Amino acid sequence: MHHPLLSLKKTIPLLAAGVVLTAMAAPSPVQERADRFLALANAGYQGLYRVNNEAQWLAVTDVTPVHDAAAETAAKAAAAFNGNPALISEARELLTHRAELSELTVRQLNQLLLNAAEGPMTNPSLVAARVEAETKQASILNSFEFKLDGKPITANDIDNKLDSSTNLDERRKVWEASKESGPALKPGLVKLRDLRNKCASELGHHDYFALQVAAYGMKTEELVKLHDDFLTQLRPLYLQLHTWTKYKLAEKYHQPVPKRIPAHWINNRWSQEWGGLVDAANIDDRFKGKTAEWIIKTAEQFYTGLGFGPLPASFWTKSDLYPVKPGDPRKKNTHASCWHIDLENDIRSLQSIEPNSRWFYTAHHELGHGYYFMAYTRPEVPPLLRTGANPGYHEGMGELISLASSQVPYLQSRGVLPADFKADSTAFLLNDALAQSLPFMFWASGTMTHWEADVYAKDLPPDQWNARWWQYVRDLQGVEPPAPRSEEWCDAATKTHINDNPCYYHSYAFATVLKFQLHDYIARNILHQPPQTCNYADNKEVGAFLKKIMEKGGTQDWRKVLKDATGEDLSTRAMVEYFKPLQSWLEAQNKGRQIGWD
Ligand code: X8Z
Ligand code: ZN
Repeated sequence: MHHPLLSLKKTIPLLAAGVVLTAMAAPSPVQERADRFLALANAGYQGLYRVNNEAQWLAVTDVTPVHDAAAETAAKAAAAFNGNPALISEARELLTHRAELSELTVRQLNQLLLNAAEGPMTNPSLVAARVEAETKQASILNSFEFKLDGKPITANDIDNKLDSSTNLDERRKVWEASKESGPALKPGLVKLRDLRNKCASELGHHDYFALQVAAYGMKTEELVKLHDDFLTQLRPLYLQLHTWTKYKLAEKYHQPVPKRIPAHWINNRWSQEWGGLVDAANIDDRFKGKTAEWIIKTAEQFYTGLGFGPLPASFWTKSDLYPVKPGDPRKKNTHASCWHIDLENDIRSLQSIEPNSRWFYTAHHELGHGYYFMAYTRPEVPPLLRTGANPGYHEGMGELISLASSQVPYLQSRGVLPADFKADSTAFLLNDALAQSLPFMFWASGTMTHWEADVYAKDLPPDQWNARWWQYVRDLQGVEPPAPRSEEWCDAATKTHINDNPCYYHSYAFATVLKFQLHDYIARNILHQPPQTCNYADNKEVGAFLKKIMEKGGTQDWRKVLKDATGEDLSTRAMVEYFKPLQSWLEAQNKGRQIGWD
């Protein structure tokens, strides 16, 4: 394994001589000590990261007791190193001299301490208990079999039925079937909440939510306020969309107009995206005749067109991209993810791609992670900092490309839409808002963020979990369950991330805000096209712009990365402007209608 020692070289241009000489700056003794320490820390981190990831990959792509046992052992080995008390105390000691250390060094030490808090070996039995509980929870989640009328139904088929069924009784049955995993997952989640909180507090964080928020350099209250502010700024548009949607769906299902939208009327299991509502922008039929292989290859082509290299060859042999074939007893996680197995070139994606628009956008999203991995895998970025500028940046890259891949000119260039397709621009903008942006914010900044903050930071008692969940869905999303949901259910736990990526989901809301800022900059300043109809395809300048952000990894503060790239601070300005043409259109449509649900 090759590890970059920190570069202490400074280049000093000697203009008179017309040459560039390289002089060694004298590093301080404490910097030298940190360099030696971090060489060891990075090596151990990367080595165990790979061993652990290999085992986790096997466990999620083929759930068996043997793979679970191996995953558990590997996770314990990784924690034994990453959470080692000697590492923790040396990192802390070095950070007391932070003024004498380079920024890159300080960032690595901070990251090391965040990693250590995931499995602090100052309390080995706690770490063992957490790893065991995590493994068990993942195993239940990844092998859960949903049933409809007593027959197994895949997650893809649940989603497909919710996309297409116009029968409300059937929709309700499917929706209710999708909630069956909650009770199976609740006991493990109750246990994990406490174990995760104890791990975080072992190293001085208030709770596990606070630990995840520390990756943004923020406190919990600050982060929750940031998300509340997003929602305040977006609420006028959301209320118009919500009103338009409930009238549209009431008409579709021949029902009286409700105050809040019944959850089973919406195509997404959690009402997180409101797709399929705008007929003139529905491109699902256009994927008939395309294959799942075409989807992932086309996604790769998006990136290579921007000037990025092809995915590593091993991506194609080691990834697990397609659904398990009917009759094959293998159980695998059905949610999409992308993995940087060795923090080098072993990049894999887990998906269950079917040829439809959902997987088309998801494939573009996942490769955003893949290309981010590739961009920061370079000697200048030490393994500990092979991360996004913050987790939201990682999600934002994929979301940006999803947005770009939904633009009509791009869809035409890939033969999804015919060359002579006459787009109804309002319909496409409305669909963008509903299916990729606004309801998603009220779910991600709203329900998910608030519920997890309550559960982890405020220790919400488990007998109030479901009531609190639906309180947020009702109040923030304006959605309600088809019938009351008592505490025997744990509807939050039906969402993958609640189990296997806790206190992370706010990153997707961050990503949504970020994607509009980056998109706005690209459309106006690089493409010189309107943000609502522009085409990134094959534009190398766009690629260079994105690469500059991604190749930094976690070496700079995320605020600086954004400011340097766009000249702007984080803001919903770009998102609000993008949808501005919709606001007056919606107001006209909604004239005389009751807006909102209170
Ligand atoms: O989980 C994902 C990705 C994997 S990182 C498919 N997303 C969120 C979700 O599905 O809930 C993408 C956007 C929202
Ligand atoms: Zn993602």
